[in-house]
Amino acid sequence: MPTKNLSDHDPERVPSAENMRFGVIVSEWNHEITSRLLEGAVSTLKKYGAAENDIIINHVPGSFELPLGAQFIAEYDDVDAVICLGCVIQGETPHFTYICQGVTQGIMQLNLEYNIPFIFGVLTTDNQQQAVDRAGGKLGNKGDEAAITAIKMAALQRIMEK
Ligand code: DLZ
Repeated sequence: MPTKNLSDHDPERVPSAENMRFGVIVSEWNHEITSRLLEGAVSTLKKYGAAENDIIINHVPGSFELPLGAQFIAEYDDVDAVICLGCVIQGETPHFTYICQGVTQGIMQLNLEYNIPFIFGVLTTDNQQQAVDRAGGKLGNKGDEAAITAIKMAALQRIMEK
């Protein structure tokens, strides 16, 4: 079965992002990949109506720091959703496993503790090529997927709170 292209989505099923405010927290580790995830996420948010001023971008050193960076945005800004962008590539040691566990559980915990969505836009790959393919390459851009998810979840939150 072919792998899904991460940028594929039905535009008709994406709510407007007008008047929504988004935090984006980006890992500096594997910058050549995460900068492309950021480009994808920002362009997709804007495509669906988010204003430039309503996209708050901050960086952290590595993916392990994404949950706390995301929490800072949620605490100190008034955002509808926070998108977490990172890339963890398998190396020779078990470090990969520990970082992936930490960032995954950290982001999940934030989702359940705050009343806003925190989006898991983290690539966890076996090698550099798999990451390139998913950061604007032949399998789309995980940043696009994360932005679409953020808009959908922020819209759901607004519907539910009425
Ligand atoms: C240390 C480390 C390693 C080996 N690999 C990655 C990686 O592939 N992707 C990533 O985002 N971060 C990596 N890091 C850095 C950790 O996320 C973290 O910044 C440090 O362990 C300091 O807490």
